[in-house]
Amino acid sequence: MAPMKKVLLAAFVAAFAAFIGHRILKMKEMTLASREVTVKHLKCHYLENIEYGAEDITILKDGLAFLSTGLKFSILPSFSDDPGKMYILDLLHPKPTPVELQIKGELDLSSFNPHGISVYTDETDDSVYLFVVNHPEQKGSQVEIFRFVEQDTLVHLKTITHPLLHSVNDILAVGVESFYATNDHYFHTDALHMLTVFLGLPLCEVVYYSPGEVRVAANGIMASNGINISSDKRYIYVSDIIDHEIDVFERQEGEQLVYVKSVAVGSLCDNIEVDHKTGDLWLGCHPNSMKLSNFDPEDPPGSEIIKIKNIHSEQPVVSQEYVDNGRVIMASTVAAPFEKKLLIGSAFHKALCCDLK
Ligand SMILES: [Ca+2]
Ligand SMILES: [Ca+2]
Ligand SMILES: [Ca+2]
Repeated sequence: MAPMKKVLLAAFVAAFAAFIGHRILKMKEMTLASREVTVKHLKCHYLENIEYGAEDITILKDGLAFLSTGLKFSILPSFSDDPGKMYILDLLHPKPTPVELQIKGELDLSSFNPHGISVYTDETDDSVYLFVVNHPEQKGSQVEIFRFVEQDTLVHLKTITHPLLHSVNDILAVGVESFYATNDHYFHTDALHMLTVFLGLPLCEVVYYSPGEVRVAANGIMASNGINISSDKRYIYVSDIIDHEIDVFERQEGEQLVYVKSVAVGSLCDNIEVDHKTGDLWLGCHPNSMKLSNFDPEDPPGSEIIKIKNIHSEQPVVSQEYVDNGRVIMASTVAAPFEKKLLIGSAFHKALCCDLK
């Protein structure tokens, strides 16, 4: 080889090695791979009947909580072969206990694999619709719309599939048949997805769905996970989980989303719940996602609950409200407040009911 070619090849190899080294460092930062947590507990007890995860929880204004349980998801451990189930729990009851919701209609319950959820209350007749992300056979994603009837029954109304709804993590219902959905992958295959994460490409999207129109409503997100709405319905919040921030969008006429800002949270935050009264955001987060993907019961993934107060002000207040090293609860994904109570759910472990001071 000519000397010049050798020099060029050596320079290329050095630059490539430096680039790979830089990306490996970035991956360590992204996953918070060396982070250990200091425990900060609340007074909590385990919820009965929830042993295999309650990935998402949402609470109506009257204290009725819905829980999606038993998620099976490629990169996460799962300790039960049973299909997923939906539960309901009444926080006004002196001893709130989750009760399995009976599902009526055409849905195949043997492959039900519920993930993110959202409720929509039709103010014209107070009917309650529950929207559930479903990954039957762990392949792709679809959205199930149910109507909540009586005390313990969901009637399945509709299954929605669309090419833009390919890797849905969470949804936000904004009408009886319309919603926003987050895709946590851009590419469908795990290998290409890992490559985009490794390269730090912000390719993920938020999709708006209504019977008349389906489109990308927001993009430029590294990995969009939880989504929710402000109490006044004016703003939408999206967790960019591997970028450790919550993105705020203003909802404009015709369901157009305009990016406002991002708030850093210092953790890998999953689902978002909004306190009906205060408007505070409550986030279920993963303090170290390397412990989650390399699951080891001897060194379990921890849990971290973060609250954001005054998110629309110049100086939002981001605070740690609960932290565990995985000995009480592993892999928290959601924290849902109701008055002085807080429900904490996990991707594959138990769920807690805690007292807030
Ligand atoms: Ca949700
Ligand atoms: Ca971001
Ligand atoms: Ca989620």
